[in-house]
Formats: sequence, C-alpha cells, structure tokens
Amino acid sequence: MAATASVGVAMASVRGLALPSPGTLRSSFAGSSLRQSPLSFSTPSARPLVVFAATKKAVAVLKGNSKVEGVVHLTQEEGGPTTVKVLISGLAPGKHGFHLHEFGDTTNGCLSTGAHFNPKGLTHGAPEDDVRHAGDLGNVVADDKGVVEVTIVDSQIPLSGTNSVVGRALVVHELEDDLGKGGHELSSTTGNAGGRLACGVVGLTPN
Ligand SMILES: [Cu+2]
Ligand SMILES: [Zn+2]
Repeated sequence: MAATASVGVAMASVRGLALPSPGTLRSSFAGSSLRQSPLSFSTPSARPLVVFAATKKAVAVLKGNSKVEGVVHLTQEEGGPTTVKVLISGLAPGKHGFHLHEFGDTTNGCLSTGAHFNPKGLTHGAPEDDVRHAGDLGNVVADDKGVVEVTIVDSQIPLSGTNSVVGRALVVHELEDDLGKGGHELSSTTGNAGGRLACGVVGLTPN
C-alpha cells in the first residue's frame, strides 16, 4: 500500500512539472553533461599518438640470487640506435656476458627469461658481428670493486616496432662471453657465459 502510494505521488509530481518548471531545467542539464563527457575523453586520447614517435625511454632493474644488482637505462631517438647505460655492482672483477634475453618472465628467476633475443634466427656472436643474436651485447667489465659502469650503443635492440625489446629481459652472467669463438659446444648459442647472476625486465619509463 505504501509503495503504491509513493509511486502515485511521484507520477503526479512529474505530470505537475510540465514545461517551464525547475524539474525540466534539471533534466536538461543532465542531458548536456552526458553529451560533453565523450568529447572531453576523445580529445586527449588522440594527441598522444603524435607524442608517441619521440624519444623512447626504458629501464631494467637487475636482481638475482646473489649480491649482484644493477640498473640499466635505455633510450632511443626515433629510428636511431639504442643507448644502454649500465650500472651493476657485486660482480667478480673482469668480463661478464651481458645479453638481452627473449622473455620478460622471471617466474623462475633469470632462467625463465629464455635464450638470447634472436628474431633473425642467427648464431651467437659479438655485438659488432653481422652474424649475431640481436640480444648479443658482448661483455661488460667489472672493476676491482666489482662495479660495471659503461654505456653501450646498439642498433639491434629497439624500444619500439616489431623487434622491440620492451618486455624482454637483460641478463648479466657469471663468466666471460666468448662471442661465439671459444670452440665450446655452447659458444654458438650462449657464448658459454655460465650462470645468470642477475636479470631485469625492460619496462617503459618517463625518465
Ligand atoms: Cu645471457
Ligand atoms: Zn647470443
């Protein structure tokens, strides 16, 4: 009974507010704000497509099951090579293989990052070789404090496009990468660089 009565009152008041009433004004405001909101969303979403073509920046934070850790900043101007600024600590002094591996998957530590990124299906090599994996960045060299601080420039690890390395992983190894020339059975696939000390997924950053 009470429900029926309140519906009756509501209907009566709608009918009562026929044309030039405050009720009609309120409903027309609601209508115009609904029409505006799709417009204000579509304008900013169209603009980033233009900004998108400028400098790309990415970062990888390297971690593992040892004291080895690092941060790697990658930047690429449109169409140019990628600049890779490497800072790693906790290494044994000397050379360590440094690669871009295929997957950004660390569910099983650095092991699940897969093999060297190799979209052209070539054999392992040195960064300067024509025949190399795209991910072959050679060796980084730790000083007597176990620190690597180096900048690598490479044209096979873009941050956009079909062979983008964003979402893949950087790995630093226990041993020196023999650059495919060591004569070991692993030379042509991994450079026989030994265990994976630390790794990190390459992700986009505004910095
Ligand atoms: Cu590797
Ligand atoms: Zn390789």
